[in-house]
Amino acid sequence: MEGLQGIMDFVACHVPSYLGKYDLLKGLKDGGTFLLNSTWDAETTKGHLPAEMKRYLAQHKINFYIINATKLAAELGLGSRTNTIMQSAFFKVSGVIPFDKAVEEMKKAIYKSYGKKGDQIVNMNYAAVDAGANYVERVEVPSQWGSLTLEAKTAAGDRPEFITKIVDPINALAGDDLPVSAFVGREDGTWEAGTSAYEKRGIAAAIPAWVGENCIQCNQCAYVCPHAAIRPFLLTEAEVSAAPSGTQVVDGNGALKEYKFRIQVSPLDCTGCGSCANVCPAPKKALDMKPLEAQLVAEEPRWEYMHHKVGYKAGVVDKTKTVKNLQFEQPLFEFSGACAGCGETPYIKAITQLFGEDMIVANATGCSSIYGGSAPSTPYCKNRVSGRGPAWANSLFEDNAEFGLGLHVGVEKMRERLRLTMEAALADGGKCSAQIKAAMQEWIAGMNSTEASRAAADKLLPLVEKSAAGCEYCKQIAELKQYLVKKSQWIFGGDGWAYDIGYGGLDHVLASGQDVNVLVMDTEVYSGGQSSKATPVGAVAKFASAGKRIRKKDLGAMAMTYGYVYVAQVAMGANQNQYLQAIKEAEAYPGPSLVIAYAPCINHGNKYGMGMSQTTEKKAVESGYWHLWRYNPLLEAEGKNPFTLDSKEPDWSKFQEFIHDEVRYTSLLKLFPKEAEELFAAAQENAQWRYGTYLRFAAMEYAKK
Ligand SMILES: Cc1ncc(C[n+]2csc(CCOP(=O)(O)OP(=O)(O)O)c2C)c(N)n1
Ligand code: SF4
Ligand code: SF4
Ligand code: SF4
Repeated sequence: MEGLQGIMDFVACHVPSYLGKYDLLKGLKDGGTFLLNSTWDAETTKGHLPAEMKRYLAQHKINFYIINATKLAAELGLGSRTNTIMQSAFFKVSGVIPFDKAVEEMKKAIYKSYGKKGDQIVNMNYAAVDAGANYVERVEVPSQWGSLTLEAKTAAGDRPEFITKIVDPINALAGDDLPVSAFVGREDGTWEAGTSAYEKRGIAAAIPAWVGENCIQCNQCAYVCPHAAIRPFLLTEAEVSAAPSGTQVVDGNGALKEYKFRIQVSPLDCTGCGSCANVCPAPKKALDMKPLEAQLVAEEPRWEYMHHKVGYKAGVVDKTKTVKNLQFEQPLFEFSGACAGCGETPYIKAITQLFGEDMIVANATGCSSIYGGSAPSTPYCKNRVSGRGPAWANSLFEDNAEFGLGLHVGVEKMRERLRLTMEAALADGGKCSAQIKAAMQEWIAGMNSTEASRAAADKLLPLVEKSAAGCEYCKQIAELKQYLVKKSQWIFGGDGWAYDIGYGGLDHVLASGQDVNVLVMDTEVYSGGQSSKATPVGAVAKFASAGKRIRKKDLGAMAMTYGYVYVAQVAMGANQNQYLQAIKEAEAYPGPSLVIAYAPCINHGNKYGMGMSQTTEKKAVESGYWHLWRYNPLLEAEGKNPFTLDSKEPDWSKFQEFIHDEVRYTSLLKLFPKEAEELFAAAQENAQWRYGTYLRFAAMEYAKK
């Protein structure tokens, strides 16, 4: 990119792992300044710089500075928020305006931005300004770096061509250099699955270290990990012997006695959110967050070995039975770019572990479409053994439910064609062999069951492919082979989509009676922080800056009135089994299903941070802020009440404490203290009113007709 040569005076890199990943200094002027957030001291940093960078620094006489903003931010209580420290360091070393003036302006801006969030947050940011100035350090650039020879780029190894030719350049911010011809054969926009696995972002400051002797093998860490970066593995003795040296394993417990057990983290895919370690229920914690650097060298080859060589032994247990069992299945949604600790992604991951191989997803625009597919990265991937995985597409915010219904109806039409073709073949005298006929009959009988249609398809497909040349029926069936196994149609989106903008369509789809499953990840705001009809009374959001005045819409109760829609309201951190139960029932229900999942989000400003998302869900339910229930129309036919209230009587004394943990509520206290008290009381009243409604539903009498 010649055109960029020498246009910038200053470059800063806030994320240490970008070193070596991007051409960071491209365009930096001779005598310019480079500021790096480095977790190492000056000498160690020098050892980690790529040769190209060293050469550039020396040849262009760059002023090079480092600061350990990651460590400082953590010490100041700012978590991973390094921006203020880096900004202050920028003013200190760049000299664009007198530094005293810069400090004054930065502090004014801090008060303006965070004043309403409280003195503690303001003071932390003031301290960050001071730290940025005090700890930034100049690093001497040896002149001999200017004559370093550059090593040839390492070979592609086992990276597929699609990754090396398309994904890698785009990830290195060199996508603009790709010729149009690189995309020949992809004119329809289809993209390879599982590209996120090649990113290896390495963004975690600390990752979990497993302490095998403390582990009770519950697999909860894997269930809750928003990034699928920690997984349980079952190993045979031979697999243990071939593992990288020093790999700790323990004897499998219960039904898994024949195997050795290990929890393995993928160090470069972990975001360091800490959710796994927080959830770990072992009496002595079996996960300990330790610096990435200290663990990377030993754990990376272990991850590669576990994932690629040992693989997933989900068949050893019935994966549908328990949360623990399900985690032995490979997640088909991994390493997404969602925020560390995101409350939405664990819900999706579990669905892919259950149904991913036969799943089609229609995704509404929103966070789930961004982390679901931002070219070149997609976390939806294929099962390593079967090669099958979810088919995924994003549609407009305003029509996604309809899009999902269309996909479903389209697939069903093709399956109907398969049935008609087989029936015609069966009726057409003796043309087909007895073996083919038997397989066709088996398929027709089981076409609406995933397991039965797969078993029949496995028999039928090789036979029809062999006979396709001489038989028109076989040819037609072979051409439609992708429709042989029953599909699990899912429609994903957030509350902004489901409660507001896409609601008309969602209602229409639910009313259609078609066999589709909807997952609403309810963050109670649009991503970007705007108020939606899912935002509760008293919460501050964009377009509700003085606190929302209207109570949260009960989307689930509305859908329930159809009487033929399966509905569940869930929060996996509050009841892990209830969520598993709900998604199994939703998929099994032969009609429309709606699952509404409470999802903590960075927009809530929970004071315990996103690593505590699961605990937040638990507290939401314990305090009566959120309720767990399921409405299964199939129960009515048995003379039972279709409504089950799964959460216990809340402890209402915890309600105010719960909302006071979140900036979306507490910020109102600063701005409008009087109204805040009234609105918070109204929020609790609404929650109690809502719970009362659920109690009445749960008490209803149903008799067999
Ligand atoms: C008709 C329309 N209006 C607005 C937008 C911009 N937009 C895209 S995603 C989004 C917010 C999505 O929020 P939500 O549905 O709650 O999902 P989340 O991102 O919280 O998961 C908005 C406003 C759009 N794409 N289309
Ligand atoms: S720290 Fe977060 S991302 Fe990393 S393994 Fe644990 S839960 Fe997953
Ligand atoms: S959550 Fe803790 S005890 Fe459970 S499997 Fe993970 S490390 Fe072991
Ligand atoms: S903004 Fe919220 S929902 Fe979106 S990825 Fe981040 S935490 Fe998840």
